[in-house]
Amino acid sequence: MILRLRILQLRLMVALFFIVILVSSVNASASYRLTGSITTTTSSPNVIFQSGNAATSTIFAAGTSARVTTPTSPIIYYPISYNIVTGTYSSGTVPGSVNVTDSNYFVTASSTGANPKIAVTEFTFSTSSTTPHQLNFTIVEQYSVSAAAVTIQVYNYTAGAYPSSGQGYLTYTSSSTAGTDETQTLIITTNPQFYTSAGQVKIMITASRNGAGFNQNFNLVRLYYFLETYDYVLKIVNQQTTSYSIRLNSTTFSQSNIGRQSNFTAWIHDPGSLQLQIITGSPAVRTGAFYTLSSMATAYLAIRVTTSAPGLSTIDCFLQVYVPGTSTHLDYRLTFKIA
Ligand SMILES: [Ca+2]
Repeated sequence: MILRLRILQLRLMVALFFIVILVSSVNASASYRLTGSITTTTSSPNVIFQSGNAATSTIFAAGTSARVTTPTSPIIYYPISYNIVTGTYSSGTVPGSVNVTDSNYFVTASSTGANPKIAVTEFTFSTSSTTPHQLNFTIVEQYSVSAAAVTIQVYNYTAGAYPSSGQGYLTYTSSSTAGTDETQTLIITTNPQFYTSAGQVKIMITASRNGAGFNQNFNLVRLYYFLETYDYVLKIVNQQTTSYSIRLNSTTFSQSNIGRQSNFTAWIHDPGSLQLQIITGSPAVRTGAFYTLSSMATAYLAIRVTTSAPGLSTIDCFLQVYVPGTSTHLDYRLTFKIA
């Protein structure tokens, strides 16, 4: 009986050894061809990848390799609708008149009658409903008179009002030369999620001046919507009643075009466990801390991405699944493609 158990144990060890060799020596695309080899030595992997709910995940080879692709960040938006709060619509369309700096303007005529004359135009963007990391607005506009007092405000949905201070608020006096395009920028990095609601962002531009009526002429109204943190890009699921120690390990790979990565961080949630990090284009953490994946548990992998230039970066690593108390491990190939 003991001898039979030992033979069985030996067979299992040999099988595990071959799985390590097979899985660790192939890339994601080649894994397809080797699926048959893996499934002949074990009925199903003990630990598998599953798609998360952020970014785009592709799972290969019975859950033993995966690719995570993030969309380009920032996403660029232009207004899809307008509302003339004070004044009169004169000409132009959205987004057609305000999606490029050219000779095409969206024009609001100010109020008439008593001073001050006022023009107030509100633009609405339809955006991603994923929590932003930063909102960055650019407005290029001009006035048909000199020195209008201008206020730009981004609607705060949490406060239920347009702000009168903070990052969503900007005032300036337009050029002393009428008809001069001027560029204004608002960058919201503090609680940018307060300024979005169900995929909607609103901005309001108020101009005021005593004297003759005037035109408020918008040339460009643009929103950069930064989605830099991707929660739960992948699930790592333990299908067995045994716990395992897992980590990411990138030490055997050369990465592609990571010079543009201001900050790439991969971690496992709850408790937070740092796994990989690239800071200002250089690998800072190449092997993650061991994380205990309990019996039948699911771990969630998140990434944060900040880039300094456009392009495509590829970051390769293994998910290493260790049998507790041993050096036996399965290596699953994982690739991050950062647009
Ligand atoms: Ca334009």
